[in-house]
Amino acid sequence: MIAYAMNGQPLPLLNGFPLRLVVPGWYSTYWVKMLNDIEVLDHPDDNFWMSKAYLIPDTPQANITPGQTGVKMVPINRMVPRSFFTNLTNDQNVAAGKPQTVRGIAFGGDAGVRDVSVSSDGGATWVSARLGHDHGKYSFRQWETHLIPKAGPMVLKIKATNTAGAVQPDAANWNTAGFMRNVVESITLMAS
Ligand SMILES: Nc1nc2c(c(=O)[nH]1)N[C@H]1C(S)=C(S)[C@@H](COP(=O)(O)O)O[C@H]1N2
Ligand SMILES: [Mo]
Repeated sequence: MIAYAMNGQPLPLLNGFPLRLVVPGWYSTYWVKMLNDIEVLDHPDDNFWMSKAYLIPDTPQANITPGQTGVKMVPINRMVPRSFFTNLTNDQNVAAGKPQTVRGIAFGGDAGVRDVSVSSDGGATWVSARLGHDHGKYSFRQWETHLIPKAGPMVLKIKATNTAGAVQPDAANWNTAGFMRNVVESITLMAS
């Protein structure tokens, strides 16, 4: 898609005025700002950005071990799912024994959000959060859950699964540029 406005206003200069490509589900490298012309190629683009800059290992979750060689590299492409806390931050104090709202946002990457699960015991057990309105498969989706903290530290984790079955990894994937990192986010709360 070609975008010429955002929230009813012309695109801000920093976001690509006057025209910007929107490539839903794919990484921002493809969302060309200040779009001037479109050229159709009969071969893969060999410019710097496509052939050198934004390459990922052609492995599951673009994951390799540090120092691994002989890996086939391909241009970065589809986005992977991620989820975030929005009302709580790491090391925050909360009230013990009282209902605590936990909420945030998630996206599925190149597919919709099927599930957002929350763990309040460091990842041992998970419960599905209540999902907010579905604005379409490329949109953020709000999620919310409630828990009653016991006195002491509590490790909260959040994990999204998309409708294609892709799920955030419990351990971070690794590649030289840090591309596609979507490890489960974790925060520690202190309840007293
Ligand atoms: N014309 C132009 N468009 C571009 C880029 C660029 O260097 N030039 N960078 C891309 C990359 S890598 C990113 S992350 C996004 C950043 O978009 P934003 O400024 O709206 O956050 O723009 C994309 N579009
Ligand atoms: Mo970028």
